[in-house]
Amino acid sequence: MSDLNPHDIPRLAAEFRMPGDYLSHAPCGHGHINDTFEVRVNQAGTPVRYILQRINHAIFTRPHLVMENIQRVTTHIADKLHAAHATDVYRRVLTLVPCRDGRPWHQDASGNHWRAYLYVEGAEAHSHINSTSLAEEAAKAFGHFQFLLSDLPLPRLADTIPEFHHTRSRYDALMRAAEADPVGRRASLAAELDWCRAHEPLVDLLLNAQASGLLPERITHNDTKINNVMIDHQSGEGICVMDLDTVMPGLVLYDFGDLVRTTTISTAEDEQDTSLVEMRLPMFQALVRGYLSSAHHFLSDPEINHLAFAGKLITLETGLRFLTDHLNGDTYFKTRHPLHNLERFRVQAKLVESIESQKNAMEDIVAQARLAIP
Ligand code: GN1
Ligand code: MG
Repeated sequence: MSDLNPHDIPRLAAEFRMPGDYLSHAPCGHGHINDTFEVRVNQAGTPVRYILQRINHAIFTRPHLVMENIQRVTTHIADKLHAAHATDVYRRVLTLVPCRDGRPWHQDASGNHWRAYLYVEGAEAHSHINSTSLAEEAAKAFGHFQFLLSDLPLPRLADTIPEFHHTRSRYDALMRAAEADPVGRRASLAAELDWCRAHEPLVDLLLNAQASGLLPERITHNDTKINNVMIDHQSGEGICVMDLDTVMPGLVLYDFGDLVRTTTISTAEDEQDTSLVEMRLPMFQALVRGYLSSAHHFLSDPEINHLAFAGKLITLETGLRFLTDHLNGDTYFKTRHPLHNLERFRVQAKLVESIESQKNAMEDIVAQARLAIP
């Protein structure tokens, strides 16, 4: 964000069809990748908010593919909601605001890609939740999102970040970063790297199950962090799934897994006191209940059988990514201090261990929930 001049925001907002007179803007959200602002305009006497977002093109190196995917996905969902006579369609799916020239995004003089969305009012995203009913609603929303995209017509969506959840590639990237040690951090990370090596056998499990045909590729969200779903203020429903940059073909287990990682955790993702980190079983139970309520009719048995494992895998994978970024000198995730990625890694490692120690109870919850499927 350091290279962004706040004075540019009104000018950038003016590139989009946001009818009204500019009032103000402010940073918005807690994502680790893109830069997000809310822009307020006076629309014929009514203050109206929009989202304005800069796509991180160091990470999304082909932003036009991201935007094509998002256009297809949001249009498909909106069409289905309209056809089903759903209420509040414009709060249930993100709506892109085109540029004045009709293009779906704006490229600025420095080559940055910008896009705008309608602001979903009356709802908010939470970075950390403690309520089982919110967990259930969030999981239900992501299951429903997968369902709505299950009949997206061909062609296949683009891979906006190839091998995004290829856990073996993530592991190999960590080992390469450790080998290259570009900023001289490896010497202090022997214990962390040993921990990762000890967990290497996990990284191929879902990939092998997919390669053998056991787990099908579907259209998935791939970044189902709890703060990527808006919770309706009135109903408590997970009303709108957002952060659609990584919607692409994947395994549903990656989506469920990242919900487990970000929802069952007892602390923030970057808690410094790792003794506080644990997987909260009631939250896991709520996720299983919510997810199966909207997804059970299209999930296969092997997918349901891996639900308890999915959280461990994605937590491990995300930990590998944080440690890799720490070794590389913090070039990927936004950080606020030099040990930030290392602290995030340690939290993920602790959560993996907590999941391991509760494996049987998690398997039991899935088995019970399966029996309850109508
Ligand atoms: C990033 O942008 P945000 O915060 O929603 C990352 C996810 C990670 C997450 C870790 C494109 O998501 O994959 O799980 O940080 N997104 C990308 O908190 O890499
Ligand atoms: Mg996000």
